[in-house]
Amino acid sequence: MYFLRASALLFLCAFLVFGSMTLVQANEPGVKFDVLGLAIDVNEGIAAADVDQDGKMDLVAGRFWYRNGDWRARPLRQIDDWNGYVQSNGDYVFDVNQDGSPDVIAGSFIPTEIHWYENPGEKGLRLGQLWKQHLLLDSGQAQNEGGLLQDLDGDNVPELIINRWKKDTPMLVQRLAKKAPKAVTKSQPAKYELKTATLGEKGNGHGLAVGDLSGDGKLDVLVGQGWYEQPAENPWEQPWKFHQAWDLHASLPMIVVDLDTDGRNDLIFG
Ligand SMILES: [Ca+2]
Ligand SMILES: [Ca+2]
Ligand SMILES: [Ca+2]
Ligand SMILES: [Ca+2]
Repeated sequence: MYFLRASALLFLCAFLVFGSMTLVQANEPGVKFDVLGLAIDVNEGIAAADVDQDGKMDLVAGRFWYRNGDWRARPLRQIDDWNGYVQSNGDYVFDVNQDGSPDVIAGSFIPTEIHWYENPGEKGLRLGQLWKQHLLLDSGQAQNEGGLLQDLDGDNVPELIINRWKKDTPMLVQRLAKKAPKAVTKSQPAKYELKTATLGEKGNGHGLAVGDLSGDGKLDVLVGQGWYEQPAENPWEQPWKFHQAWDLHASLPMIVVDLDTDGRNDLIFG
């Protein structure tokens, strides 16, 4: 919610470069970037995925998806404006019903529900139909910032890691877990559900990153007030040790990288 408002358009432009799949080093001689504005709105989330399964990466961003090629905005979901933004805390791509087409998971800043939006497939995409909304979880949490969808425990299934701008709120991770086959029905086609794990009861704040700070090869979670250290085992059955190491109102994402190559990871934030 505290992102720069101009960021939506800038991110759209930036991701278009990656979406075109000409991933190059910025300092490569002769490289030139063309910038194409796709939309003007106050949406803040964006993700890349091959929405229509034609082998080329497309973009999803709030109300629309953008097909690699003409990049024209195509309907995805309806989102109300709210407080100068749109009421969505991001776009997180995962094939929730396992039909081969990427779906979108999204929550809101204040409403506590996390929904998934079902990719309608070839015909629905071609006709510009809205993606069907399904409730995935009522997290009970308001004050939601954006997040990351990233695999923390190395089981190749990503976790939804939502940041909260209030500093003394719990830090939760929503894990995508396979549903029992009996619970999958035509009207409830999700093959995954979200299960909540609590990293800590207190310690949050604007800013989010994932990276190994302790040097044990396991990914830790960084927030505005410090970082949560992933335990050596059973990460979802116990609290993570919180290191109150800084007090930032930082970007989302922050980036963890060993900038000076001394073997210890460093933190870049905006
Ligand atoms: Ca595509
Ligand atoms: Ca799907
Ligand atoms: Ca995982
Ligand atoms: Ca370093």
